[in-house]
Amino acid sequence: TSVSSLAAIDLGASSGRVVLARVGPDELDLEAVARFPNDPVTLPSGLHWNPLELYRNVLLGLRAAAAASPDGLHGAAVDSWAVDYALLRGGRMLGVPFHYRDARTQVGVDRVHARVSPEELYQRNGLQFLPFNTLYQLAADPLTDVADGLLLIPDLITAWLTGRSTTERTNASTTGLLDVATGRWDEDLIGRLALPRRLFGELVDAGDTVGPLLPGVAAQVGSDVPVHAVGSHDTASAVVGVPMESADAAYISCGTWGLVGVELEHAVLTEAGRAARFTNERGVDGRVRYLTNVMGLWLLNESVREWERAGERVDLPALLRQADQVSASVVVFDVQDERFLAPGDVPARIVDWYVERGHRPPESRPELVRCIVESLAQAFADAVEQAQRLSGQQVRVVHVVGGGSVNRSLCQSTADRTGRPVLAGPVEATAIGNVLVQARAVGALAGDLDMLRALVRQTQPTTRYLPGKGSTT
Ligand code: LFR
Repeated sequence: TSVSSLAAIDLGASSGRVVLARVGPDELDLEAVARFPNDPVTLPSGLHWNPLELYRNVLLGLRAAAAASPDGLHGAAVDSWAVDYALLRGGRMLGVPFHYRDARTQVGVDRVHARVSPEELYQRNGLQFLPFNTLYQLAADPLTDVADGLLLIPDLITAWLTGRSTTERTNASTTGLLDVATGRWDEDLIGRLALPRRLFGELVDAGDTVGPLLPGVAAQVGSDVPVHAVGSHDTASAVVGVPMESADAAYISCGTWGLVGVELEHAVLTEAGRAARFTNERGVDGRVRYLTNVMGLWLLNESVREWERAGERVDLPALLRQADQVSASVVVFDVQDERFLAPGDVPARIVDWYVERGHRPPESRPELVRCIVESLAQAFADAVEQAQRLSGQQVRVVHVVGGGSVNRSLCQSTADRTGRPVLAGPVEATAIGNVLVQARAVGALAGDLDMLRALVRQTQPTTRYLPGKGSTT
């Protein structure tokens, strides 16, 4: 084993980055060599992603990564948000991929549930109900009739880079069409939903090598780079990067979403878990991510976007500091209310929530931000409690990774409301999980997830928040 240079291409719902890492048995150094926005586009057909723009930025990022590693890149791998897909025919993309926040999925939900009950679906795929799970989107997509292939977003970028079409299994588990017991496509379910079997292709696992860059791509990047499969669902990679020391820990992967749960060896398919919307997503090395989706920083960021749409400039760090000073007592609102899912005027919807219940609504921006932070922390605490109760896994410490881990008030309030210590960091857990799995694939690291996490603990700083107290780094 020796030190490797690896690129993580990490595409989030509001921005993407290419992170260059140097990874070896005692080393884990990261540097973001490219950051770019990921702005959805509204067309008459609905809310869409812009995958061409993402791909263009991925190439520029890879070029920057190659330029910054004179001894060559030992690998690159893509991860992104889950569930969304492109349909293809003859290798060409058909239409523009939809954003999971597009409102078109309700008819798909009705169509799917008319054929297979939610209870049966849960036994088969283990997934929490989210109206945008791929199977509901597909049931509402007329292009499935003419398509001969489907690629999830990270697999689409990987296919453009390498010319190889594959479906990485952690992300495939978010389609709702993977058998939770076997990790294979559920042929029977696909048939009963009248979806064409030809759409669902070869499954690969995190750690597999997909292939070299296409010659034309290598020319644009300025270097040849082997492309790997990693936990291509960003949350799967993020959980690899959580520095958990033992099983008695919960994690909160907090970016656009707050994914709150525990890691398990086996799926839990109880009716209580289904009712509480706990999911069994497939993790790296066959582990199970038993978690629930909490609304996340979306509430804050979409509020800021709404103010900016009105032509203002918003200084979020200053606003967060003012929010900390708010002395009025805070009534928490239900961040899980479905009205917050769609893009738009989130602040007005929050005010409505309070008014409808006869509570005094937040009257200033700092007050609104304070309500968001406290309400998120309360939802995190409730989800941690549920994860423990539903899985039987004792939780003694709560890890927060991702963008939310640098939000001090959110971390402190989460410690207070869970009554447990919060260990915050690393902020780039997703990119870390991506490169750790690549490092193992190329032989720069060896061992199971516990050993990979030990390297994260050894090299990445964390901040500890104690309930009712303060923080230490
Ligand atoms: C987080 C995430 C969640 C998934 C949501 C939609 O970025 O991947 O895990 O539920 O986005 O894809």
